[in-house]
Amino acid sequence: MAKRQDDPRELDWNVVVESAGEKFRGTRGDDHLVGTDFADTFNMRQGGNDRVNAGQGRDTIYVGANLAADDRINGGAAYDTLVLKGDYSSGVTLQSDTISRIEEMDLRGGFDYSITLAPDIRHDKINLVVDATEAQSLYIDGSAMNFSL
Ligand SMILES: [Ca+2]
Ligand SMILES: [Ca+2]
Repeated sequence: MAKRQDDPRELDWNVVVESAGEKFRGTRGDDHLVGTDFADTFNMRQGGNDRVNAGQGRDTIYVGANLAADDRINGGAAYDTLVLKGDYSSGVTLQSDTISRIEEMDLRGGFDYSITLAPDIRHDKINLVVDATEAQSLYIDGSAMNFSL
């Protein structure tokens, strides 16, 4: 039994489990989920007006076709990714707090995405990386924003 502790595979396995964080899953109602210090995944595809505080770690938040202006998705520290997958042709408006501390937004699947940036959105959103390589179309309306560079 003592030999198992010297087995490097055993140690690696422990490290992976510790850094992987947890898997959270929302409901069709309004959820408020708080992540761990590690890399969590949040499945928020079910809808509702959800609040997510992902905490530290490289978190991934899946919102499917249900990201709405009233959601409050806070990625917390580190590089966090928000994944959209669904028909957004009727448009979603990102208000100042809809997403915060999110570094990358992936637009998955062959869907149409229409995203409006509200006038009060904070300037740190300008650094958002948007991966739309899978999307059928992407339209971003930032005309309401007030830039002061
Ligand atoms: Ca929900
Ligand atoms: Ca986390």
